[in-house]
Amino acid sequence: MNNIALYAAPGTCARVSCIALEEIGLPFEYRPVIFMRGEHKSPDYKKLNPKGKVPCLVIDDEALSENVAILTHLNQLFPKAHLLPVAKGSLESARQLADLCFCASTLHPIVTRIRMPHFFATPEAARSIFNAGCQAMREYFQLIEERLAAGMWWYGESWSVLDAYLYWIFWRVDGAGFPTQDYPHFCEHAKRMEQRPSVQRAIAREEALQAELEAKGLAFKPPPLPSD
Ligand SMILES: N[C@@H](CCC(=O)N[C@@H](CS)C(=O)NCC(=O)O)C(=O)O
Repeated sequence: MNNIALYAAPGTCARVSCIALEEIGLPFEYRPVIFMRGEHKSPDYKKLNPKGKVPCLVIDDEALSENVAILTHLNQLFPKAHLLPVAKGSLESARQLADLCFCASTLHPIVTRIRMPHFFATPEAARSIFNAGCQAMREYFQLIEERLAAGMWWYGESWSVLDAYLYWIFWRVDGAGFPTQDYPHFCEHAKRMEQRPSVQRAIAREEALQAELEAKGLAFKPPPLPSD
């Protein structure tokens, strides 16, 4: 294996795959995709990921999209990094996949409604989408809170990329006004995550890129929500 590259943008769910790569510890190229220039929808990028989204992982010219696929592939390629606990059989492995899918297909769409309600509604209606997103998210934050009350990480004593996914979800809605303070174990989990060197390195990459984009007037900022 020669070249590893991750296509990413600051603040996005590409952080989850970036943390996984940082945990593996091999050098990789962090390739920015500039949303404000529409690069994610450009013909060149769509050759890699026809869905026009980040993240996209490229290893030796082979592209792979979707966090769940990237994380499970990396786990198989680099078992020593323990991105997921070693599964004892097919059912356990399927349950891990179910947990990753819960993040990608249940939680992430709600994150988008909380963070980017204007994607789904007129500016005047954006607040009601935000409120509905927060209400839906509360049920799942409660579930995660109970799990994290019972153990340090999603899988108890073993850190895994599930924790990276949950951390990104927490951080994203925390910054958008969801009341994360009502979930103290999840808050502590986020603090533990921010102490991990892999997470610090992933965030440093994003911050450096964000500063560059801001300097060029190319940083994406969602419009403010109208008040209730
Ligand atoms: N199911 C995809 C979701 C990817 C996704 O929604 N990425 C967002 C950033 S968090 C994106 O690229 N948005 C740009 C757009 O939709 O225009 C995954 O889990 O990788």
